Amino acid sequence: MTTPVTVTVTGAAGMIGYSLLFRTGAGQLLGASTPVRLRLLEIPQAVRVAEGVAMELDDCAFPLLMDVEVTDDPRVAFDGANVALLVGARPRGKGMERADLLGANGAIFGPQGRAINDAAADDVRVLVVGNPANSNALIAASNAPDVPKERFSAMTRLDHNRAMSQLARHAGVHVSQVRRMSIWGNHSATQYPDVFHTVVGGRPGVELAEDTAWLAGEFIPTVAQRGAAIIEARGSSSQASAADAIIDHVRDWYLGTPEGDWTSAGVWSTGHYGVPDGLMCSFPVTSDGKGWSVVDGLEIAPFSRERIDASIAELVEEREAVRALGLV
Ligand code: NAX
Repeated sequence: MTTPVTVTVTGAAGMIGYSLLFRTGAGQLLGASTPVRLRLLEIPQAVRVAEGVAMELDDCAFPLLMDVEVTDDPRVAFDGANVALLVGARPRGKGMERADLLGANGAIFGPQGRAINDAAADDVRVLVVGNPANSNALIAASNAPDVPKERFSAMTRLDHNRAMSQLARHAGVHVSQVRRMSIWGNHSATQYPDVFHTVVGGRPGVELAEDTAWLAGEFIPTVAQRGAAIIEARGSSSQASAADAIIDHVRDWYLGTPEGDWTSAGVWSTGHYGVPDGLMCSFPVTSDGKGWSVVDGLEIAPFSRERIDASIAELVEEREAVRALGLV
């Protein structure tokens, strides 16, 4: 058996945690030959619930799960972490302004970034899921100066998967027949799901993109509003699909994206496609198992450019707001 990988999950007593932790224990995160040690981080008021989840994990008797530890101390939680999944965040409360939300999350992701910097393993990779995911990832990365920025990413994989399913349904093919979807920008209502470079059942997706009424009037809003539609139907936000997207993101990051395809992730911009340096922006990306690379050289149609720019503008505004609060 190979050396166990230490996986730290924050917000472990939350809804996403309840799906994610059992799939991780079952070996779905890093593959069936990689044993894992789980470290669960929660706020003090939710530690008891996380302990209950740890008891259930024990009761599964997973062959690949070596150990589960619950703590409310980020230094303990991230000690030796190889994979850090930052799921716990402060939700927007009633009457909360954006600056309040960014400030409240800065108080979570700043200290967590510092704890990762000081305590995590040298090879740590960090996925930020808790919203606002891109800005929270920016805050965590900025507070971990010794960890290379490319080891941080923000999750847009759920948006990516949603866009794949919507496109497949529209084209009348199975979702396995859709390749090369791209989510650009922020994980927010301004995100841009791009079908121009897709291949759908062997057909270039750009043919479907000619129907701009469908694209602008149906496809893009359906993908961007899917989270709200789930809340309306279930009475609570996406849980299992979010956990599934985390699994997909991490697997592709560690095991590599399939040949001839790519995925989407929020990564630290180094200026690709005119995105300002140092923004945590979603791009089409591939992984060779060692890290993400932005897919280069795509021709961006004016229809896409306008929407990508709008989402980038929102990310720039968020960065200015977190800078003004002294969080980055
Ligand atoms: P829950 O409210 O069920 O759980 C969040 C958990 O985080 C709670 O148990 C809370 O005690 C814990 N927590 C809060 N502050 C913490 C801290 N400082 N350290 C450790 N734990 C802390 O939310 P859930 O449905 O699990 O969603 C978690 C986050 O994912 C939310 O911010 C949500 O908005 C975000 N999402 C992001 C998605 C993405 O695609 N990037 C999609 C799904 C999801 O909406």
